[in-house]
Amino acid sequence: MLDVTTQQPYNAHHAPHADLREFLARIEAAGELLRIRGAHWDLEIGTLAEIVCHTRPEPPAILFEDVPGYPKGIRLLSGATNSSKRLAIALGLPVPNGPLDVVRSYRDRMKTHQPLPPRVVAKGAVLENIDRDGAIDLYKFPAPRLHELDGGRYIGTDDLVIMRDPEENWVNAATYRAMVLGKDRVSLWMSPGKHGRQIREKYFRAGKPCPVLISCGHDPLLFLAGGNELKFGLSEYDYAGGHRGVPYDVIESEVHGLPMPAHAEIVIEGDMAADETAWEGPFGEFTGYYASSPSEQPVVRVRRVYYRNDPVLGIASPMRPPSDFSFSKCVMKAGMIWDEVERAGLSGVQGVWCHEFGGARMFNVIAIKQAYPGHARQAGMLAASSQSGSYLGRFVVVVDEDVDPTDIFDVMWAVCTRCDPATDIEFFRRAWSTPLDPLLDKATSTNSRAVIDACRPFERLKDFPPVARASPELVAKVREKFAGILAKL
Ligand SMILES: Cc1cc2nc3c(=O)[nH]c(=O)nc-3n(C[C@H](O)[C@H](O)[C@H](O)COP(=O)(O)O)c2cc1C
Ligand SMILES: [Mn+2]
Repeated sequence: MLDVTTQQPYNAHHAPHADLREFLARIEAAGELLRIRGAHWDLEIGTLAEIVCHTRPEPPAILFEDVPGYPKGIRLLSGATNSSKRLAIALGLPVPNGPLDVVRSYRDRMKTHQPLPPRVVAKGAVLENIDRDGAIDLYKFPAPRLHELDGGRYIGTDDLVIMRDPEENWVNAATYRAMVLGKDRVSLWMSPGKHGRQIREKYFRAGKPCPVLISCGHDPLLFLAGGNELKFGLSEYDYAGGHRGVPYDVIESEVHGLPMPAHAEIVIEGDMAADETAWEGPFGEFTGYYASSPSEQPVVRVRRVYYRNDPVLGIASPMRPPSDFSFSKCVMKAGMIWDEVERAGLSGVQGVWCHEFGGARMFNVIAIKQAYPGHARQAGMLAASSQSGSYLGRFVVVVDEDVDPTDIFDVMWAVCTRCDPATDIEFFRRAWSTPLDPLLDKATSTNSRAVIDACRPFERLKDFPPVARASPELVAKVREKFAGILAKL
């Protein structure tokens, strides 16, 4: 993999990309970018993203150019981080051979990771254009209608919704969908429990409008931070800065003084009041359904739009998996859960994988080397209840170290042969879910979980029947002897 800046082999230790555009150049040099011209914002972009993502695993990113009806320079980018290589480039990790390499290096990185706060600057490319109050027109950007039953055009899917906690004074920056309601109106859909939702409620309880920035195109590392659950109180800016190794430059917004990435492509500034709501949705979501019915959500009254010349609008289109971000979610979640259960004291973790068919949430697997009775249940319960593994969880499977957690065939073989249904499946109820859950219990707004212990029973480890599989030495010997015929397989 060549690095576009140095023309040398890609090296995780060189300077981080300055912005989305430098990232784009790097992934294109690595052969990971598909350019498509002439796709319409109304359903064509969304459908092309679906076709590409359903065609092969680890699909390329797509740069949509020459959108009909829009100035030539405006582009949209789908799937920025959705492969092992692009994730490694975004995070500044070594070139991987596969997804578990990224998971392992993420977990190693986290052993020394320190949050690094952004630094405030006065100037940046995002200030190249500023539209104020009466002059605002969000339709100048080609926000796509992604799926046929969507209730509108979504300008924010790969976005960062930036808000300040009014009581604790820290800045949250998270990914919540943003639908265009009009020239200077958007809505945000924030599921109960999300930090942005908790922060918004603090403003409303105090009888104040809630200031907000929505960045719609930025360093994809910020999207990785914004779209995955970090702990309450840790700013996604600081977490991403810690991965980057260099603080982000941020500019204080004109109206509310909220920090926006200085390199951002498009940033919307406004505020929400409790008494102005509008219908939001439906929207095709990551579970594969249009599950949350349209609901009334507070309206963001837009006061400023800051944007670069020829902006690149980031998109992340949820759909029946796989989507243009679901693979990156599997890797991030696996690394985060691994890191989190170890921080909680768990030993013996050999690997974690969050399967893509479950949206990296509903079917997660943790592999351990059992060291004591009860170890497997502890691993399963921790993985199911960690901050990064809790929201819309459903199944967690615990396997022994001889099972590859990324290989669903291997995992289900372990379930079939090491999990006694009556004793090895634990349920717990009233867990954190969301209206996006097609099985949400409407009365309690929660769901239930199963931890499936597919490890050999600890007390039987010594005399559990041996696995009927040729030893690695025997396989190597036979492979060598019959190399000619086996090469034809
Ligand atoms: C592409 C994408 C879109 C998302 N859209 C939403 C959304 O519309 N509403 C929501 O509550 N969470 C959404 N999420 C999940 C949140 O981004 C995620 O839970 C994140 O941790 C929220 O940040 P917070 O922990 O600061 O609340 C989305 C995630 C991704 C990757
Ligand atoms: Mn947060």
